[in-house]
Amino acid sequence: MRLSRYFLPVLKDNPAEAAIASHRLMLRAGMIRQSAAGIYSWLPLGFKVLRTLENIVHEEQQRAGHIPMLMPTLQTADLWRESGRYDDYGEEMLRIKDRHGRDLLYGPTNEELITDIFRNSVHSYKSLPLTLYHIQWKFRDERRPRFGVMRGREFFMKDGYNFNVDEAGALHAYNRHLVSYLRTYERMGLKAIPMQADTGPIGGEHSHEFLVLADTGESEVFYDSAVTDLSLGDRAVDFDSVEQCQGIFEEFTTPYARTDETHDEALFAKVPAERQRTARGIEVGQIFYFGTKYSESMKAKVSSPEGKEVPVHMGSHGIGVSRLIGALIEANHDDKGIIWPESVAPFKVGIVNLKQGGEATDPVCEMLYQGLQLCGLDPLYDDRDERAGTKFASMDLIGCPWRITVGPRGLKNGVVELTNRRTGESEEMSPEAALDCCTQIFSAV
Ligand code: 5CA
Repeated sequence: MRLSRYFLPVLKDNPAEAAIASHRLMLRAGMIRQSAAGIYSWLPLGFKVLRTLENIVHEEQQRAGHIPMLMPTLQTADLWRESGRYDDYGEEMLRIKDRHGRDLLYGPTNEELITDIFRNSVHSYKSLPLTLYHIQWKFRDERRPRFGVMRGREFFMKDGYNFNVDEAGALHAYNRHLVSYLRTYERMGLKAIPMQADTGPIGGEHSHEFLVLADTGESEVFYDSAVTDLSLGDRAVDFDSVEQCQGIFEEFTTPYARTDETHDEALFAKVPAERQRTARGIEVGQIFYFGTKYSESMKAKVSSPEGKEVPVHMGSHGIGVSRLIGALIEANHDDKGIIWPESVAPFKVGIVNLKQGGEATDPVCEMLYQGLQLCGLDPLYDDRDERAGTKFASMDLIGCPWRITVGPRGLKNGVVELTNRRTGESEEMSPEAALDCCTQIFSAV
């Protein structure tokens, strides 16, 4: 992308309404604009990151054997009356009447709708197990929307639903989701710790939240520091293996890690004192197993292998895709701007031309721009007629992981400068070597 042709309305000053870094930086870097409290337009740069995260979530869900689909944002109230949640959900639910006076709602989650789809089509255990998911906008009329996309009213969420004939199958689905979520967050360059959690309005007995540690997080968390050393890494996972998924579940959930809602002082006291930690965290996902809660009330039954009619065992699993952008920025920024992890960067490499229109600089920038594009690296070429300081400040603000600076002085010696956004380290090399370097770095991501 040539910056002169892009739409990147950066702000020079800090917006007064933004209390935390991610909100401030998303506004300043021209990623989002508020439309109403807790409701945002996604400008091109923000939308690009949102799509990247959505793709990673899709890939990891399908790797685990889960099936994508799409349900609407609007649902009929009748289904929610059937499950008994129409009244329970309270003021967080946005209720709408259509022209015929029928009650609709903007979905805050989809347990009822998916259960309805399921019960109308599946009648035998032979069609199970099944896990369906979608990534769709949700609306929760939060009393205090704040921190930008972190606590929005309209937000983008992946929600998945598993159907199993018995509890054992549903518990495997629970473990499999935990493993696939660990993979998803690691791929985004984030450490998200599974913590035993309360089930809230979704219900059920088992639940884990995934928390990214950050001072600005809304949840208070208590954990054994040993849990932060764990990583899935590039180990091969067989998502159909009950033993392997159970093993990984135990590995990641045995060290003490709980949110304040489930915190148990007596158990925490058993963690060696030097490893006890209290901190704050951002909840970027949650998984639930709720057995037959919805299938009983909504009569979603299948015939079992023994020929009996049994309610299916279900769980649901959510990832806050739009909130993840806030969490990523909270975990990756400095006072100059965002520092994207390479896997989620909207533009992988920035090219800064220090003399736009220069006889020496322009052809080299063009060569780099074309070359990086051919390698699929989505470069952002700052071809504006601006001062060097302005160009550097924009690149630092939007956080391309690598920057190639092309100036007349360097080119006299045949070199450009390759700079790492995170470390600030720069190296001089020929333009061809810079192109090679970038290609190699990203072939490993
Ligand atoms: N039906 C279940 C699983 S799909 C469910 O709704 N779970 S949830 O309530 O925990 O939401 C899933 C994830 O959505 C949360 O972990 C959080 O990351 C994100 N989320 C929830 N509320 C908001 C909000 N107001 N703004 C941004 N993200 C949110």
